Amino acid sequence: ISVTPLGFPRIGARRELKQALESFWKGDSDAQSLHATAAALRERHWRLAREAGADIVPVNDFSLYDHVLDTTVLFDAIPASHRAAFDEDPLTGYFALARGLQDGRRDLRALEMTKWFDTNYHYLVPQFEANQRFALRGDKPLAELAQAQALGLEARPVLLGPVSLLKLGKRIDGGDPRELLDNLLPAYAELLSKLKAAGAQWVQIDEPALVLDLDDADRAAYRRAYAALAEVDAPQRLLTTYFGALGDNAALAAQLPVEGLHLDLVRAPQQLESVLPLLPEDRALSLGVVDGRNIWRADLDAALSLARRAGARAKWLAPSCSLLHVPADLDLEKKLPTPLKHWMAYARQKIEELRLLADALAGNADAERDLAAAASARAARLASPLLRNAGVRKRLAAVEPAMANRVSPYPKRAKLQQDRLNLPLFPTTTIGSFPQTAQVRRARAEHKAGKIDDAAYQRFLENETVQCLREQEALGIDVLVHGEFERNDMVEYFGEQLDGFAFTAHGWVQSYGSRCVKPPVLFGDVSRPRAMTVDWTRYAQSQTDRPVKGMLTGPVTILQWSFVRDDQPRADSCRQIALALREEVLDLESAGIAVIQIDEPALREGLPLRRADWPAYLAWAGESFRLAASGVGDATQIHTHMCYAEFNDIIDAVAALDADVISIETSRSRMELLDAFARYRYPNGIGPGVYDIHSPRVPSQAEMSELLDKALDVLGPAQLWVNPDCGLKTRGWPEVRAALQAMVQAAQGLREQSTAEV
Ligand code: THG
Ligand code: ZN
Repeated sequence: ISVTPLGFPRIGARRELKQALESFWKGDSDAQSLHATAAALRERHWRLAREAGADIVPVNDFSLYDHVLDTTVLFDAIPASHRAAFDEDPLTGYFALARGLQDGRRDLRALEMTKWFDTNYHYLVPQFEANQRFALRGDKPLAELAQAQALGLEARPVLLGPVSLLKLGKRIDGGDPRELLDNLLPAYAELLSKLKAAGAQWVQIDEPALVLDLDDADRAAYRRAYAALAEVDAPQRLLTTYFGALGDNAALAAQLPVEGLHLDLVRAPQQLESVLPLLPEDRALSLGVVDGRNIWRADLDAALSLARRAGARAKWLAPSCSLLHVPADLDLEKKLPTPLKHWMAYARQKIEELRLLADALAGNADAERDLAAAASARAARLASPLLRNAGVRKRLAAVEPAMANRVSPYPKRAKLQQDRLNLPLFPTTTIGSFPQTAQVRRARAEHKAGKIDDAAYQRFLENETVQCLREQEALGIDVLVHGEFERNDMVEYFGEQLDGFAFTAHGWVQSYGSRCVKPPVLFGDVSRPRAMTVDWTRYAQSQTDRPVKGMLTGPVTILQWSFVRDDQPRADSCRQIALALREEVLDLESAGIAVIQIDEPALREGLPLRRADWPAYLAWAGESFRLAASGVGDATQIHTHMCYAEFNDIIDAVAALDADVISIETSRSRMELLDAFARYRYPNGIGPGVYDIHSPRVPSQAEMSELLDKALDVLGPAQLWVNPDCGLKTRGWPEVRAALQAMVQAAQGLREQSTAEV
């Protein structure tokens, strides 16, 4: 049995790819040096995987930005608007699709970005034309295969499969992307035959869509696609499924004409038993037995029995999914508390676990001893008193249903809030963060390293906060924020202050492009030893007459963006976080803060992949939010914020959160998302984002006015708030100033229009 990861983290243990990309974008380095860094990282990751015990390394899992974008480009599905930039210089065209491009000559929008299944990774949504043509463009998979071969490595190219690719994309005419399958397949066929000619024995074809609810057209597309590819003189095909059980698609997946099938046996260990009898005699299995989505050491005994049960069919041992979603190497962590570090595994350690399993299966006596040691480390975690806090359990048991409801219904609250806040029509605000400049990051790093003392750092942050308030006042924004200069990542910031969480130094995971996050590690019962945000919020409010929003991350998002414990249901962990946040909300209210935002950007991506599991999730997720939010009086205004949410199918649950105001991402999708709110007649305040903050491009006032007009087609004027799509921390001050100025002018334009009409 051989060990083969499905993909490896690409950003680099020290985020080398991030540095290289950002330096290239700034114009500080050239394409050649970016490509050199990329090649060096690929080589390092292959060697690292080999040393950790992989027999075969994945190739073409690397990407300069996103593997879905790579696939779109590989098959030449480049939108007409961007084609000229591409033909002039492919790298410029590629990054124009990823990030937009604004120079003297061109003003190109970025592709829409959305979450990859239920992960915190974003992919760029392929944008197909009505009758999209495809062709093989460039040689990325072949070149990366050649690079690995030249190093003497056995390599398995990774491709995103045709049906998943189409299902992840959109057609600009609103048509069904699956209708493009017959156009697409010849390009895949050509690539497969070239890979064969280049010496690939196997090719890994990722079809994660096979774990979703499929309809007849999906199933037909799968059959047609794989029947066509079976005709090709191709490497042997390993069809990979992950992020859940095949469920009712098991028979379909088992019957597709491929040589191998990968199963996620971490999220769905029980599916081995149901899939085995469906498989043809000659189908090989890749067993995903180590969790690619979490950082705990695996239950190797359980993995071993799965492998034994699979018997002779088991050809590969693998993580459940690509290791893209975990950090690279635990060895870099020098400051993690000892018991915790013993309980954890990053990408490299996960490959070592697989090696151990493979050796144990081969009857190696040393491996059997190491296996026993691993089992006792895992048992030690599950039995550790660090995981349990009796006080937390008692408070949770005492929660009454009424604690999850506001005192009065929205109309009454809205009136009391307006009496208190006295805001103009179309109030303007921002989502929370302002640019985290190099200076802010440097000060944080120097403070962390002990180079500047607490008092000096405090003064620095106060100064940044006041300047930020002055900027907002000068721009004419109505509801201010303090800017969050004291925070690193929002989730990390709360994780650091809550008991039950640990934080890492090198636990970086790619979020999009060069942007990474360091998810906190939720290992035990959660409590709040002291107030977390009250001092900064109170300070900011003392510096201005305008209302300052208190800014919190909601319980579902803290849960969703952390590595979570696997010894209790997610719902239980979420309620614990909610209770801790409820205390914080009440402390903010007592400090005189009139507007409190509880962000839930991850509510949508936390949805289970199968609809049958939605109601249970939405019930506990919604309850957790309301538990955190509902302790306040009627005159305190609760805001929430969500990114990239397809609201159509969860609008009831969003409305049930009963936030007084919700701000949502809408600008890249040109307000499409609002339809759901309109159809539902959503009653509370809404701020549909009018400024795409994920791109350095500055939108014009006209563009924002147009978006607001679109919003007013479906929303009442009293409902409409004006704000960017998301927080501004990744942007620079000049663009933010320009964009917010245009945004405030757009709001003022609307106000003038509406007084003229009255
Ligand atoms: N935090 C977490 N996950 C997220 C977001 C977040 N997922 C969705 C969305 N927001 C992703 N957006 C970003 C935006 C910026 C950054 C990361 C994700 C970012 N990261 C810093 C970087 O890469 O330089 C590092 C973080 C830091 O400064 O400490 O800028 O907000 N968890
Ligand atoms: Zn957002």
